[in-house]
Amino acid sequence: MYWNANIECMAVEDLRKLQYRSFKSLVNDLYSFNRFYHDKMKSAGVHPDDMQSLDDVGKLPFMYKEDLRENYPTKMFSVPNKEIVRFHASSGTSGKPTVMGYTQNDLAYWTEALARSLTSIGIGSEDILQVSYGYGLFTGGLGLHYGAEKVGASVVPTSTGSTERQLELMQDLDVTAIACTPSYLMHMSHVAGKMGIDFRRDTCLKKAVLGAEPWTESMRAKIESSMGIRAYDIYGTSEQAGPMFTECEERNGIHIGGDIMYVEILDPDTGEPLENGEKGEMVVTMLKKEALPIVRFRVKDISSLMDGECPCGRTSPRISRITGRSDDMLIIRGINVFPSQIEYTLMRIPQIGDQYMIELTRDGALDDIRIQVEIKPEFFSDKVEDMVRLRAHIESELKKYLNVAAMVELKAPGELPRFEGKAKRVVDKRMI
Ligand code: DLL
Repeated sequence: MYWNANIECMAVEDLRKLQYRSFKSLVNDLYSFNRFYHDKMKSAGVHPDDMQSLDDVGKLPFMYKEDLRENYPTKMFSVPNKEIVRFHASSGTSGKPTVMGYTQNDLAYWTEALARSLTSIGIGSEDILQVSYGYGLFTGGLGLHYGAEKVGASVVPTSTGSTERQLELMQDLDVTAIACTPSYLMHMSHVAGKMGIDFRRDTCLKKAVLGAEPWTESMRAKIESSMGIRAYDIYGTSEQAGPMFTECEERNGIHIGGDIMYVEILDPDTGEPLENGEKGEMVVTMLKKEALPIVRFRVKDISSLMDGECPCGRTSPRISRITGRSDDMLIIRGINVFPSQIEYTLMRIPQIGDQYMIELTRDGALDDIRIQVEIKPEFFSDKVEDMVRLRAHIESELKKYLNVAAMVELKAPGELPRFEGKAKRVVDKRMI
C-alpha cells in the first residue's frame, strides 16, 4: 500500500529532474530573499547560476546547528511572522535552544511525509496509535499525531510519563500501535511486567514506531521477542521538520521522500561524497521548506545511501540505520567506539536485560570505561561465583568484538535509571 504512489514509485531519473527543479528555485529564492544564505553564498563565491545540475549542490557552503543558535530565535527565517503557524524548539546540549518555524505548507509536507511512512508500515484507519513521544516543543508528539490523523488512525495522545496509566489505556482502548523512543518502550515493558501485564495476552499491540535516538538490530530483536510486536525505525531531526521517514515493511533501510529531502553522505574529514554503501556523515537539503530553509545541513548522523531497489516497489532513496553521530564517537585508549557498537554487543548476550549505562573516566593519562548492565530477573542470582562468571563473559565479549577492555558491573533488574524521552546512556566524566 502506498500513500502517494506517483512520488514514492517515480522513475529514478524523473525524481532527479524533480529534485533539480526544486533545488534550483530554492537556491534562487534564498539568494534573493534570505540574508543568511545570501551572505553565505556570496562569501563562498557561489551564485545561483552555478547550479547547473543536482551535483552542483556540492558547491554550496555547509550549514551547522551553530548557525541556528547564532541566529536565535528567527533570524534565519525566510517568511514574516504572520505566515508562521507553529514553532518548535530543541534544547540542545549547551547554550541557547534552536527554534524551528513552520508555515501551513511546511506542516502539510511534514504530515505528508509521515502519512507515506505510516502507510508503508501498514498503519492506517484500522489502527489505534498511542503517541507516547513528548508533546510540546519537541517535534515527536505533534509530528506523529498529525501524520497518524492524516492516514485515518485513531490517535491516543498520551505523550510521555504516567506509564501505568498509559498501559491501562493501551489495554482499555485496544491500542494496536505505539510511537515512542525505544528506551521508553523498554521502560513501559518493565512497568508492565511489574503490573502483571503480558503484551501478547493482555493487549492488542502489534507495532511500534521507534526513533529519536540510536538503537540497534539486537535491541529490535529483544523488543520484538519480549513483546510479540514488530518494531520499525523512524528518523528525522527538528531541523528537517521532526520525525519524517521510516522503514517500510521490508525493513531494509529508511525510505527518504526524495521530493522533500536531498541526502548526501560525505566523508566527515574531507567533506567529499562517498559511494553508495559507504558510511559517512549525512548532509541534508530540504527541498520544500518555506519558513526555515535548510541547505546542506551537517546533521552529524552517520549513515549510508543504499544501493538497489527495495522489494516494496518504492524507488525513493534509502538510508541505512543511523549508527551514531560523528560527534558521539568515543575514543577509549585510542580505540574508536560508537555507543551503538557497545549496545549491539551487550544486547546479544541473553542474560542481559535492556538497560545499560556507559561511564568514561580518566585516571592520569588512561581512559577507563565502566559499563553497568542490568541482568534479567531469571538470570540474577545471589551466588557470587555465577555472577563473577557472567561478568567475565560479558567483559570478554566486549574485548572480542570491540577490542575494548571495559570494567563491567552487574546490576539487579530495575536498578538503572529509566528514560521517558531520549535515553542518556553515556556519561563522560573525562572532561569534568
Ligand atoms: O528526535 C525527531 C524525532 C522524533 C525523530 C521522533 C524520530 C522520532 P531532534 O530532537 O532534533 O529530533 O533530534 C534529532 O536524534 O540527529 C539523531 O541523532 C537522533 N535520531 C532521531 N531519530 C533517530 C533514529 C528528533 N531513528 C537527532 N535512529 C538526530 C538514530 C535518531 N538516531
